[in-house]
Amino acid sequence: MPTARQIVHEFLERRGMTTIFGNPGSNELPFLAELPGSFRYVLGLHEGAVVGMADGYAQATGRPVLVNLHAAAGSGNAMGALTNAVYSRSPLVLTAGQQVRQAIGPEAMLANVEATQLMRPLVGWAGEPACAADVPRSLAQAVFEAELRRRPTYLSVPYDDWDAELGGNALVTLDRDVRRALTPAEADLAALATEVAEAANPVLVLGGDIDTAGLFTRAVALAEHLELPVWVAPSPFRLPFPNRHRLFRGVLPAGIGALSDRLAGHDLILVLGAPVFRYHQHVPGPYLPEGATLVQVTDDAEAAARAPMGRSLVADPGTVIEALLGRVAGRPTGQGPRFAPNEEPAPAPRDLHPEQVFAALREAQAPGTTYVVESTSTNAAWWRQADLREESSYFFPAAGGLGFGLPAAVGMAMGRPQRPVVAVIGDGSANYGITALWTAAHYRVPVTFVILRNGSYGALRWFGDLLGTPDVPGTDIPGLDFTRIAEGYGVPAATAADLPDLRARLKGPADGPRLIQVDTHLTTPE
Ligand code: TZD
Repeated sequence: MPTARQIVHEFLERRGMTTIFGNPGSNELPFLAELPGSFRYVLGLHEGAVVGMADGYAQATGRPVLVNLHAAAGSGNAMGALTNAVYSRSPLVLTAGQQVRQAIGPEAMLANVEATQLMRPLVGWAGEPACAADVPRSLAQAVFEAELRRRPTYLSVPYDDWDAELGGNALVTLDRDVRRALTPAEADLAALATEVAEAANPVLVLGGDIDTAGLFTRAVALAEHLELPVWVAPSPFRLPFPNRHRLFRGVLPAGIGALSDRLAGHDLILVLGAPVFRYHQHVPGPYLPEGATLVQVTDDAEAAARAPMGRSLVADPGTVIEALLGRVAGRPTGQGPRFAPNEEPAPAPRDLHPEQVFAALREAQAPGTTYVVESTSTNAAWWRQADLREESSYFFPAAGGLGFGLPAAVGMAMGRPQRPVVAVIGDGSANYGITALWTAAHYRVPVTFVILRNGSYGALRWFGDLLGTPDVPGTDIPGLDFTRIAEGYGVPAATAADLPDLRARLKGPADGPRLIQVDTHLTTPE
């Protein structure tokens, strides 16, 4: 009879989940034994980097990804990175080895006490099979829950379960398939189409889910058909619309009052694929501008339930986009070029202004480059210089948890090798996920890491001014040299001396990882 291990390996293989990101310990070795040659185990040296890489891989492929963590200690290390995966709605299936069953109660070393509680509330589902015979079904549940809820899940498996020989009923797990379809009722579609057609001054607000669902070009089609101005919902983790497009208005500010100010004058705010809203800095004010109705369309039932205002339709935004395209008459096309040119970047008195770096990237990189950005004080500069016209071009830590960018870029380049990947990372942020450099070097993953070295936690200085708490300690980080750190992990690295040198170093595609450190001028996010 097959073992629990063999059945689970086959289940994963049938579902194409053959790339595993992990950092194993003794409890996990029995699962990894006899792993078929079709699997690829991507080793990360710290669990934060492991989850960051898996998150990047999941976002690049749109598929659930298995993550292999060591007991409670490894799971704990992963938790910070998990906050981002929750808000990017990445279907990560975290697994951790448990002590053998009879050693859990007495709390032997490496027993994961109350394992199903450990990762809550971040994971949407957590389990530990009640007996060895339930291991395959439990693993399948962890995968399906992650896919259906688009949220990480967690499964703890006692390591003596993997050798258990299982018959008939355990094998039927292999044939399971679970799907979800969220087509709205005809009456809801008709009512929404009428509402959009009758609105005097409607506006479209798009969230990262639009890009995740592969709806980037359909969103452009909808905006152009209805001649709708387009904003990106605040705190974006992906870009759902080309940022130099004639109809693009920008990223909405993440403060209540500032956001409704920006939408003033619109009578209908149609939000597709976003929570309403992911605010950040507390700026009091009304949720909505005077006279505006907000309609949110999302496939995330929890985001609909917790929204403080507006009407919500829990549905697939893609179906709604197609329905509006088909049912609402087009409006005359506006004037002007489809894409606006970028402004000339502002030079800095010393070092480089981040805008100059971003302009150099735009000029040097292939148009379809994927950027993973984790540079917190350079937001405004980034959006002034970026020119992103393709889907899956921009990623940012979805919960603001630093340590995503550098590993996620590695996972993305592995998940979608045909697209060049550039990671734009602050000198503060780089430290949280730095061990992913080793994985990039070891597996020869072609990523260009651009480290912006301003010697500071720049965004915190800006926040300090906003909160009326200037000059707090712990915001300077002098003395870091990422070229030497990178070389220690096996990644070739250099400091760009000036703008021509930076441009020269960016030339040509990366055939493996490379790191470019750039000294930059301190700026503010807004
Ligand atoms: N720790 C973690 C895991 N996530 C965080 N977001 C922070 C701490 C707090 N934090 C921010 O929110 S921004 C920031 C910190 C420390 C500064 C990042 O510095 P940087 O970028 O050099 O990467 P800037 O452009 O200088 O802000």
